[in-house]
Amino acid sequence: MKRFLLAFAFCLIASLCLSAQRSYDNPIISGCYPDPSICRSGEDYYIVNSSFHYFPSVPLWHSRDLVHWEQIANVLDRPSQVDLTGAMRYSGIYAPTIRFDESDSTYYMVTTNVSGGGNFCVNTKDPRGGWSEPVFLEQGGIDPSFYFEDGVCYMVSNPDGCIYMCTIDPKTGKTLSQSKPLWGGTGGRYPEGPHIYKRGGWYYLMISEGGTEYGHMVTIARSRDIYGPYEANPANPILTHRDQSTQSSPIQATGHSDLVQAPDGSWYLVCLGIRPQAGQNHLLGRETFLAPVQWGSDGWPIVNGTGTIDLKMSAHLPAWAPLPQEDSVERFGESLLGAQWVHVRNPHQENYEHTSDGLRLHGTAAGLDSTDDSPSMVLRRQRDINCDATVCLSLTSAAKGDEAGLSVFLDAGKHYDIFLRKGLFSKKIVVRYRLDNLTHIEKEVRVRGAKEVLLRVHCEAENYTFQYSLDKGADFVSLGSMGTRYLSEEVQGGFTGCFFGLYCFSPRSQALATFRSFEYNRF
Ligand code: 6LW
Repeated sequence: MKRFLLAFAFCLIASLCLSAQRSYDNPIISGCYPDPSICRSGEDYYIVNSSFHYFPSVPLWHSRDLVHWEQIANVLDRPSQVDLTGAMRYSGIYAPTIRFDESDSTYYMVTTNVSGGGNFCVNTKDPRGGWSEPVFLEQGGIDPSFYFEDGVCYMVSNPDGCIYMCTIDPKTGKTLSQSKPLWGGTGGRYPEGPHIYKRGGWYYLMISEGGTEYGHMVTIARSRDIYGPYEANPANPILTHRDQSTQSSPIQATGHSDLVQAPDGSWYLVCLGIRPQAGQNHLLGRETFLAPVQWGSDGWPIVNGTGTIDLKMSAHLPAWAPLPQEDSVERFGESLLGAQWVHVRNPHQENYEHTSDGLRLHGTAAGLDSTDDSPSMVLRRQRDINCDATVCLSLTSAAKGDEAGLSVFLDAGKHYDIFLRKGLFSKKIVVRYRLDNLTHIEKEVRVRGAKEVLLRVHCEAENYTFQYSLDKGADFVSLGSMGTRYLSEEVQGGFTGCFFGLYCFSPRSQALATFRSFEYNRF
């Protein structure tokens, strides 16, 4: 009896520890990880995000508690799955949806390649084990999503500014029924990001409206029949920061959401939002946030009690599973790059060598300003407003004019760079700002002797400051600062935030840049 009571007490305490009211920080995934979609299988949760002109595409995250997320892969990691020719920061891969079809234990990711091919899906039995070749879908519009019931796959997307639905075979892409209009939203611009859920005998159609900027909002409608008619929630929008009550919130533009239910029946919402800095400007892109959802007695969902979210949150979470702290220094070696590293468009793999000295980039004539080719460059997202990014590199076999360095990269023609440039007899460290037709060389300093240099971008809300060290980081010298806001999406448009790019440019394709390490510290 005593043993039984002890075991009972242990189980009770364990379940309380697993599932309890917790404080957590938003965003749950910081940096340019917009348009989150979430699904659950057992105790495992997965999130996917848009990736635009970056390859590999569609970051895939895993969590056990909805708060701590590890990027385990990119869904589209082979050129045969995604062609990003000509893609820019406002095209390429848009809002993906991830779903788990319990009836045949298969995961699906469905998305749009706006730069060619339109809507398509891939599938897998094991999200960590690679995904299928793409299957293209006929219903147009963007932001496709699947809903599975009784072996039927319903597909929604938004051709013609309205949410349409048809049934499909997701393994072949074949359309099985005519596309029918379901709902056009409440009158906000760009009805998009549709998802269907079922609860208590109702089909719920949740969408975003108002555009992905400061007027963004999430609205919802429901019907007893999946084909409608859908009646709008009288309390719409269920999530927005467009109103007076949130005009001073550090989070803006909340929208593009997806819902997930935990095994204990509780519901959560993931959405995108931005964190403006330096006035009304955001540099990190649209990030992923989490909020608890309750259901009112009238059967409509209420997001976080108020229809708004905060940086500091409190919620009853399904578990608590923190991840080990990431090393701040990444030393490049012979192993392949982690999933956080991407390229602009489909890369030329032969230009990337993983050596015991570090990551070696073979410079090519495709530079940072290339709008069609893929420069020799690997990039990671800037994930914090206040942070330092530092690379250690050497440049060899270079001819006059060849360069290699570290770029704060928004897109071709919109980047700030600190780099080593080969002159006739020596090398220089150069700081350059490039904004469309304007190219400004802020400073150039001649460097003699040093085989390796450290280049750093010091990031703060208002300014990027560019620094270098010739003595292995004992001292850093600042070469100049430039306002962050000119690289913000408010100024430049587009859908991505800033990335740190490690690149090599060599018009005669002979220079080699060896990056020994990348260090990232938030402060
Ligand atoms: C995406 C659309 C949106 O397809 O922005 O915020 C578009 N919402 O749903 C690109 O991310």
